[in-house]
Amino acid sequence: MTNAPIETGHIEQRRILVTAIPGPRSQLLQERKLSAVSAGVGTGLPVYVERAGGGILVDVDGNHLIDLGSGIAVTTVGNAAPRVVSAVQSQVEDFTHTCFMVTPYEKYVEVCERLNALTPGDGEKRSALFNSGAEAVENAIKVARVFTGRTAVVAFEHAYHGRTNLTMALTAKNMPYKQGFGPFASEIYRVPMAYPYRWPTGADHCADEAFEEFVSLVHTQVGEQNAAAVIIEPIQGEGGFIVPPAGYLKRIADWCTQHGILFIADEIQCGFCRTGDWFACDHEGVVPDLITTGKGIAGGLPLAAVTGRAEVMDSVHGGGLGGTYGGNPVACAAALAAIETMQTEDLCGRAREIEALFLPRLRGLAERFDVIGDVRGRGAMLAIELVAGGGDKAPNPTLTAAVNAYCHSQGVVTLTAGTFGNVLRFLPPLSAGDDLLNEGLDIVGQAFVAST
Ligand code: PLZ
Repeated sequence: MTNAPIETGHIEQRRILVTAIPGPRSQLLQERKLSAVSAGVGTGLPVYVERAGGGILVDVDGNHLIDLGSGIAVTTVGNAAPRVVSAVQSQVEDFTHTCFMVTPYEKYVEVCERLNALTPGDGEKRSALFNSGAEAVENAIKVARVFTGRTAVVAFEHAYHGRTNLTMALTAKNMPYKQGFGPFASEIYRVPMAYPYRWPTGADHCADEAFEEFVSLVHTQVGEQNAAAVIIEPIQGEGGFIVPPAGYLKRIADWCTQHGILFIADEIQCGFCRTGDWFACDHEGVVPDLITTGKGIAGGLPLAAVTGRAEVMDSVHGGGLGGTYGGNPVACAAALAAIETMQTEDLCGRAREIEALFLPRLRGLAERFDVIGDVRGRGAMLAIELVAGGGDKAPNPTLTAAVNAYCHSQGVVTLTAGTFGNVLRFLPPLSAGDDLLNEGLDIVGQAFVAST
């Protein structure tokens, strides 16, 4: 058997293809989708899912697909994870909604207590709950502006923080996130990201030079005294799983502290065991002033949070933060069950095992195929960057799309990422067993044979 740490219900943990992908029923549903759903809402792989668990998605045609995406880093504890299912069922029977701002309930408070304890830093903390990652980011900025009395926010190249107006402004990439949707929120300033693989003078110079450019740009173009916050994904997600050099985040955070600027870590994609620790900041010994979480927090139910130092979070006037659904009781019940699952099943450890399984195999592939320019990531957040090859680092989005499409056709759900669309990323559920993951990687290897 495999190392799958979690019970996977009745779904056979095996890739089974009974039709072409997508199958006929999925194709019919896709036709309905096209005439019912806005064309603005895309679908990466139009296979319609009926059930899911462990590391498998079962589609409406009966195909079992290997899930290497977790619905973009959400089903970290697995899909329909047993503890989450029973917590949700019993909460739904008790009550579904009161609005925490009207008549509160214990589970919201309990989720905040868990977040305050689990996030980096030992000091007194407070949290607030929201529905989506973008909403959490918006609120982190609101808090930072009130606390500092300043307005400017510094964000990085390749950043992704959401699709609402303020978070579109924070997000770096134009297509598809921003094109035509402006004007964007003001007082957002962008600085280069420490991106070792593409640093112009080489990876060895990246940490120092990126830090110097950051300091100089904030000084000359923003003015430290105007900056409320610097927001960064400790490992960038949509931008291409960019891992900054060791020590870089700490330097930025310390510099922010010196200047009274809040350091906001957006851990919506990289948090909650994904990188082999509770939060990506933990690897670097960085304690952010504010941290945004979402995705993996609640086993698939919509929940997100802002957590931070008590004095910062409590600086906001009563009633200044909230929303009808934020911290919905069903989502909170799911979060408590997901967190318990992560702790009991040591899912941080499982993420490290997945890294140990993936990295040697991805590096092996990179040796065979020189179009793989870089292998990077941490825990169960791993990626390969595809380039022209033969020493030419020109991004290769065409090949990336071909490899991705081949994996899909063989029943392996992979995702792409990257500002240049040339990154293939792996975000398996931590409930997927080794056999499945190895099979998924076999298909990725075959995809390179077929596409190059
Ligand atoms: N911050 C770091 O990764 C969401 C977006 C997919 P929401 N990433 C997946 C897409 O194309 O919309 C994300 C993230 C980081 C914020 C967000 C936003 O989270 O829950 O999608 O609002």
